[in-house]
Amino acid sequence: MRKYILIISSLFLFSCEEEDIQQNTSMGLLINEFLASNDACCPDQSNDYDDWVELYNDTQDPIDIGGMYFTDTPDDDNPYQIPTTDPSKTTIPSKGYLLIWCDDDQEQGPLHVSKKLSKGGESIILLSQDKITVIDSYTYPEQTTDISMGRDPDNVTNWIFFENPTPGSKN
Ligand SMILES: [Ca+2]
Ligand SMILES: [Ca+2]
Repeated sequence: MRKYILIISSLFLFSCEEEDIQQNTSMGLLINEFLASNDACCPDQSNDYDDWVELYNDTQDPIDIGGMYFTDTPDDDNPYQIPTTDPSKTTIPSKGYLLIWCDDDQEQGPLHVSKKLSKGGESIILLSQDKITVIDSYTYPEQTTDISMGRDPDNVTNWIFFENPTPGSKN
């Protein structure tokens, strides 16, 4: 109830700002594919069969995701900040792909986040360095082990299942 009142008052007082915050800016950096239940699909560099999210940089310039935030929960008070310590690993080249491992194995590198993906359905949310602006997000339904879900290459606004996941490359 308190939150509801807060939102109402925010709408009256800060209508412009509120719109800006809630707008999905996309910015050409997309969540492109994910696997929420990995049994035999594809291991990370530590040979773990972990959940992953594939990002795609649909811009003309490289994008460093270091400092951006990742979460599986809308309105998360504690999203995971991707480290800024190694831009060589967190930078996506123009028209390139990058995998985020959702394994809670942060010691395995800057692309291993503390949030795991639920097979039963959840959200995937990438936030800007300001911790507020949604760069891209997707809320997915129940998943099947080793079958990924991603953007249809023929219509990128449409999400479909892939029996043959393509982590790190075109869907
Ligand atoms: Ca791992
Ligand atoms: Ca892919």
